[in-house]
Amino acid sequence: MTPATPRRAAVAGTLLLSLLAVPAAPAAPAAALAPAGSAAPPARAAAPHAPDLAGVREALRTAVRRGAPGAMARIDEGGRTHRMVTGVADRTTRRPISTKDRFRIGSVTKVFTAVVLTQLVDEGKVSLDRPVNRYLPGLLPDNGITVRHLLDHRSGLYDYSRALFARSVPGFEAVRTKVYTYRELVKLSLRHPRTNRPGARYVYSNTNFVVAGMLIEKLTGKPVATAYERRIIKPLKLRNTVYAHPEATIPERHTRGYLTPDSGARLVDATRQTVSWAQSAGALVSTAGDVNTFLSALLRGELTSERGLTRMQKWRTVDSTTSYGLGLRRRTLSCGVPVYGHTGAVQGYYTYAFASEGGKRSLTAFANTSNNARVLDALGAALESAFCGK
Ligand code: REX
Repeated sequence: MTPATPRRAAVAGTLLLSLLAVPAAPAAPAAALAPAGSAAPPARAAAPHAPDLAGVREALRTAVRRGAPGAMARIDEGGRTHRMVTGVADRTTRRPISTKDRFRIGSVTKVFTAVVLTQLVDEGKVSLDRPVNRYLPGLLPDNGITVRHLLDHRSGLYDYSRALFARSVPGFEAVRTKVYTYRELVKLSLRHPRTNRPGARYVYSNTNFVVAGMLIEKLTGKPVATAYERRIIKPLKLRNTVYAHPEATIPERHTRGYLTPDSGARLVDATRQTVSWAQSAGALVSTAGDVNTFLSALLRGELTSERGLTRMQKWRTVDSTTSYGLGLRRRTLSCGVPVYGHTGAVQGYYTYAFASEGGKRSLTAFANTSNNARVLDALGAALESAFCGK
């Protein structure tokens, strides 16, 4: 059994901080980026080791000890499935959490959005290196911002959610049932100075994937939900994946989500929410099984052309362990194994979803709380155990 060691926790914590604590002023020069086009994994990419299931279980128990009501993980590989659960889906009824429960996948939605746009590139309907304003005239204040800059977070568009959620519970309650238009969200972003020149550096921002959603709607003439449905959900038979926005409830069996307040007060039940502040940047609902199916299919090349997948894997360095492609993150684990996917954080819901090279093994780990870095660290430890073994 591999416990969630402090070293692993530290690695995961660094990832979280690199995602959330984005500096407001330009710091890293463009030269800090990895050579463009490095779609291949690291030169001596290690193959995954047999999963350490006891290690994953212990990581989930750690998440619960650290404040999550429940935590679960599902590993899929070659038709074999491992399911691990601990704690409850609902603090009132005490129903045990299940890997069949639906939950809010937060920014794992960004991978879906990037896949749809990559398909539209494949179909010749949009060009990655054309200005966004060409397709959405007058939307952005700089014609230098391209479609690619949205998907690899180099646009410089300020992440309005930083301002919205500076105070976690009041920020959340102010938007819980709100329904925003995309344009309103872009407007919230443009109230703030941009973080960098277009293309100059990676700065994670939900605004990018809100604009990406607008673009999908403009190019397809249909709601973004239809694009997810027709292009990903139906073909892959993801029966538990839904874009419920602007509904505030999760249809069918799901786990409740509990937001951790900034100061040690009681957890806030955040299940009922529109997630309208995130939309195409983070509003999908899914299950561990569906997310694993999706990531594996993507990495096997079943959702895009081969060129499309190569485009999505044009990595730019974020930090010593992480690179970002188009809506897709590559993380090199402590054992040298590269994994591909995304993390997600919406109020009450933390997700880790990654798959190995070629989609061979996939893991979705989940805890039904958020705003608790130590819980997220524990999910990072589950990722290590799932791919690095003992
Ligand atoms: C919003 C605040 C965090 C959450 C965010 N979420 O940007 C997007 C996402 C959709 O999933 N991003 C994560 C709130 C980082 C990712 O890509 O992995 N935090 C919470 C606060 C902090 O309110 N004051 O933790 O519930």
